[in-house]
Amino acid sequence: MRLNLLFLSIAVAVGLAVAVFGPPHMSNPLLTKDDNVLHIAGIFPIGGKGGWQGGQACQPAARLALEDVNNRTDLLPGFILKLHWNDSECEPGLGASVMYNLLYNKPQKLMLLAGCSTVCTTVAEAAKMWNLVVLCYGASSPALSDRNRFPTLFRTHPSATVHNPTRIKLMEKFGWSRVAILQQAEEVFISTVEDLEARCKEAGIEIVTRQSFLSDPTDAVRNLRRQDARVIVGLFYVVAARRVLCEVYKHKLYGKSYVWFFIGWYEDDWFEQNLEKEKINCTREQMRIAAEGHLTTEALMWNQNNQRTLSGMTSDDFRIRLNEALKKENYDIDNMRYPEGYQEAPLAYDAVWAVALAFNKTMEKLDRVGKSLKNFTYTDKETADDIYSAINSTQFLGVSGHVAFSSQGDRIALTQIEQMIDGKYVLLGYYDTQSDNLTWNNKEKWIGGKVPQDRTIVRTVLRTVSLGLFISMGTVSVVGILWAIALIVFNILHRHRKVIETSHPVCNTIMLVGVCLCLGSVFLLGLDGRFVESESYPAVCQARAWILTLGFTLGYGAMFSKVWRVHRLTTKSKQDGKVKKVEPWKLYWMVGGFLIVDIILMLCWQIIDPLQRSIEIFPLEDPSSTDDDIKIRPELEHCESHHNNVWLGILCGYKGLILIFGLFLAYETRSIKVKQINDSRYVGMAIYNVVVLCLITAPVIMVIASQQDASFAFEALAIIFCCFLSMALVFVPKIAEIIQHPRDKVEAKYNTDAGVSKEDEDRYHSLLAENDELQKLISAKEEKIRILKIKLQERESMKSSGTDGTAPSAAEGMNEPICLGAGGVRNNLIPARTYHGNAAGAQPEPAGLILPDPFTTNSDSAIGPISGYTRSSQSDFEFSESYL
Ligand code: ABU
Repeated sequence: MRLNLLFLSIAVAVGLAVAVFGPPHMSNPLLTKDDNVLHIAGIFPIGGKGGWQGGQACQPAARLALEDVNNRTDLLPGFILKLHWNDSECEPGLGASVMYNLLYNKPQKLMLLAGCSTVCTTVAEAAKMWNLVVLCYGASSPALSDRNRFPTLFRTHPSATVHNPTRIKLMEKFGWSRVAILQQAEEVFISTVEDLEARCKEAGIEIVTRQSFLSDPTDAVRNLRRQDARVIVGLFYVVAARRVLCEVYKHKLYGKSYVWFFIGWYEDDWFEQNLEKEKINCTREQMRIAAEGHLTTEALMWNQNNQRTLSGMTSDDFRIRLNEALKKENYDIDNMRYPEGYQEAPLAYDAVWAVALAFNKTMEKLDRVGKSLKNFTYTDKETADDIYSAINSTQFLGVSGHVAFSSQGDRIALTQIEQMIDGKYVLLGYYDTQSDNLTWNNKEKWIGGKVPQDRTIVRTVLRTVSLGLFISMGTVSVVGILWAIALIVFNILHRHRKVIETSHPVCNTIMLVGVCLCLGSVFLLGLDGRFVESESYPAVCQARAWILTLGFTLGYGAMFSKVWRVHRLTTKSKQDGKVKKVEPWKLYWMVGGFLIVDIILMLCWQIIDPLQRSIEIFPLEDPSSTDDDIKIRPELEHCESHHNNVWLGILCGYKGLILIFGLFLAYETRSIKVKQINDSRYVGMAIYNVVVLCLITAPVIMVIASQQDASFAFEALAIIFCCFLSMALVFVPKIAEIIQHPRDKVEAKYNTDAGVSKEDEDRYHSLLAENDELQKLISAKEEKIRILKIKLQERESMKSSGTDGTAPSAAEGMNEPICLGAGGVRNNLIPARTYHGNAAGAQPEPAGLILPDPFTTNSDSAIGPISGYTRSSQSDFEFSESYL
């Protein structure tokens, strides 16, 4: 059934082929007597547009062989060999058509010669039906080594798999362990690649990609580039090879970074031929550039030793004869323009000799049983088996080397390695697969002067904080820490001075310890892979988190507790109407409370989900200072835990609340000066500063986290700025006060926080003088009033004495309450004049003026003594210029 279908499908092709090519050519038209002629069929690929058109040289070579065989009297005595052939164009359909034409047309053929893998595959698969032995002179497909599928096939052409051990050997020699494959979608190449893959796997060579194409290699070549393929094994026929090479040029897959392995049986100038005819879109020069440096592997097809062969010729003799024959067919051999198949011509020549020898042997055997080869028919399995056995055992020294067939019908051969150097193939060496012997001439030449790499070398570069930045920030931090330590000493030494004592020196010391820790954390923030091993990095992460958190809590917490107490004092006093005393332990408790919360949170974080070293990988970059094929992969270390956002959210949320609340308290108490905490206004300013910087820095750092220098600089500067400003705001006035007023008495007269100046002092004295004047005036007025009252009483008593004649005593009048309204004052209880802070030149308010309650009124609008407090210099709260 299968055979019938095959016949049917090919019958059309047969007719077509005959119509196109006419009857099969006769190799020797002089031979007319048919009785002593042994006919063989030949299929030669010659005029096709793709594939291997090796018949161009192989057919003349076979013709030479026929001449030589037929001239030998000791071979096929009494018989001559006659070849009937036609062109298959390396097309399997046409090849089958040619085969049927040859087989079904008289005379009876005894054997079939064929070339080109695709055609051989077709004819060898069908030939067994006619009990015909097929001898392929030009078929490299490894698939043909399948004895079940091709039971009657022999070939003088080595299998393409002989290249693979050679390729592997070269890859190992040059240290390439990552290769790519580009193949034409033909069985010959598919089966070669399968064999290559298996061998690569065995040798530990990675096949990074395998691209195939039917006729247009554009996409496949582009994919090779995408995959960063550097060592590429290309398997395709020569027409496709030209297209590939043009794409290689266009996609810049040539030069010092790339190595191509091509098949070695293309002609020497294959990349320059037929460019216009095949519409190749590259110039000769471009093709030459792209082809430079490629390697080829090929089985040896010419006898290397130049020994005299069975035919009596050396391979050089054969070359001369073949060249002559080709010249007669108008090939420009003198200018080294060889036809396709020139390399394989010895194989075709030796194939004919192998046939002759096999027939000779078979004839001898048949003679012994009274049979003749002449009587062979397609159903004569017995004779076919004899022919098979004869060719299977045939061995001789041919022009292609030692001809022998393996059990799979394969030719055993050496391989040669060549490289295109300056547009010419240079022989690099030979490889004998059997003995694993590589003979190397050391003639290889690489474009970049060194062996290309099989991949882009990716160098991992850890991005670290620049040393200059780290040192400068570290230096400033050290200065800050020293300054903080000096302030601690100053604070302790002067703890009994009023200015320090009323600012709660222990709180100040706590704040300064916090400052030291925060400044110390600047060093830890800059400690990265430059200084620390990756194994130690998690410890640095933990230390950063702990030190910054505790430092912040101590520094900010101490300041927060002060404004908190001021706020409590003012609100409580207002409610109670009593002066409250500040108890220091309450301040310490607040800081301690914050610390406890911090420690609990940090412990939970560290125990449940500790901070680890994580790596952020950046896109590959080109190195700036090397010609090597290197890419840089920048990496950046981060401290992260699995649920980093959750932990940061909790910690930042808690700290954020304290910050915002501190901001609120600082705002609320901005105009209040409390004797018990004399520096609360400056502390409030420091809190403003810390809050603003924290609120800006935290989100910015998250955004620029991938820029190590920027984020370190931003973070370090924020810490440094907060610490320095806080220290300056809290301590500079104290230092100035102690320097200006070395004695406690003078100093006690002024609140350091008020920042009393000479002008203020003068104004104070003038106000005191004015107050005295007014007191005198009031005394005079009161005296006048008293007299008037006495007079009034006298007048009233006179009026009443008009009735009883008695007058009330002055003492009686004196016992009456003196009522001058709400603004009334006693002459010895004059309120100190206050003035509006924003308008230093504003007129003093008259004494006795009713003033609004300062706790509920903005300091800008309400300034004055508080009911229950006598002189400003003795009051517990003062309201002065707002620092907002
Ligand atoms: N050396 C030519 C091989 C041709 C082919 O296998 O088709």
